[in-house]
Amino acid sequence: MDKQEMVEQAKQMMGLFLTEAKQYIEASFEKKLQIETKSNRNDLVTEVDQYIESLFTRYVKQYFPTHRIFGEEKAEHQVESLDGAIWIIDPIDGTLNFVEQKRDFAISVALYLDGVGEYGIVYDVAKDDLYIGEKGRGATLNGQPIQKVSQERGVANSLLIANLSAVKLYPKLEEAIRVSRGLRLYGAASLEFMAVATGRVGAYLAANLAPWDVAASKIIAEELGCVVSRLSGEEIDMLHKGTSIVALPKVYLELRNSYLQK
Ligand code: 2AM
Ligand code: CA
Repeated sequence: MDKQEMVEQAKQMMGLFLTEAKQYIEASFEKKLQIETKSNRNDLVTEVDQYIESLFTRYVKQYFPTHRIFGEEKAEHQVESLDGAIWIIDPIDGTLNFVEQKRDFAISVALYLDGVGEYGIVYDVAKDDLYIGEKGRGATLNGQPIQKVSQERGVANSLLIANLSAVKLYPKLEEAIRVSRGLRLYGAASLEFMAVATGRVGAYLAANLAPWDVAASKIIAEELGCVVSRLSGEEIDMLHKGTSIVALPKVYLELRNSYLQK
């Protein structure tokens, strides 16, 4: 199967998966959720996160039996290299929002081939907004092409999103926030990436994100002309947790040159 055929099949599979996932999530709003904590009291997982990942795993096994799956919950495979075809999934990004507010959470899924992000979706379930990026072919929101981001807009004309841990790591960010148009924080990394990718916000800076938090969003954001890296400027690899920034090109340069120095 060539790459384009694979992506076309992936789209077909994704349509069926997302329809089923949305129905399950909406039905779960009517029930009392079983909530467990993971690394700390605010790191949550529900049976919904686990169900959505296992549902996705079933789809991949049917459509692409040789592909590996790297996910946040009950990961099917221990991934130590990015060779071959790998699906990276966060079944619910923004679990705390899901539990507390029933909004501002997303399903995030990406297909990487030999380490290159080829196809990524971020689905804002409550808003029914589906963002899709395909390497070299741009990105869409609900089927409509998304415009590339501004080359001219800088920090002074932008809203910023930054978590407190990022500001602690790079204290000069406080000054960047002061000179910007203001600070926003939504609590779901993929939706924060989409706020930058669609040009609503100038940059999102975070201290500790996992590969599944950024895998799909990075493909979409880069297709729209955003710059994505670690806060240090290094490339993000999809095997390890770490810091991350996504920004409009000029905002990225200003932040890197003036505010992301220790
Ligand atoms: P999650 O909801 O899938 O855990 C805001 O808290 C963002 O950071 C969310 O996208 C959340 O993803 C992610 N996040 C929270 N705790 C994390 C952790 N310990 N490691 C990686 N990402 C985390
Ligand atoms: Ca998650």
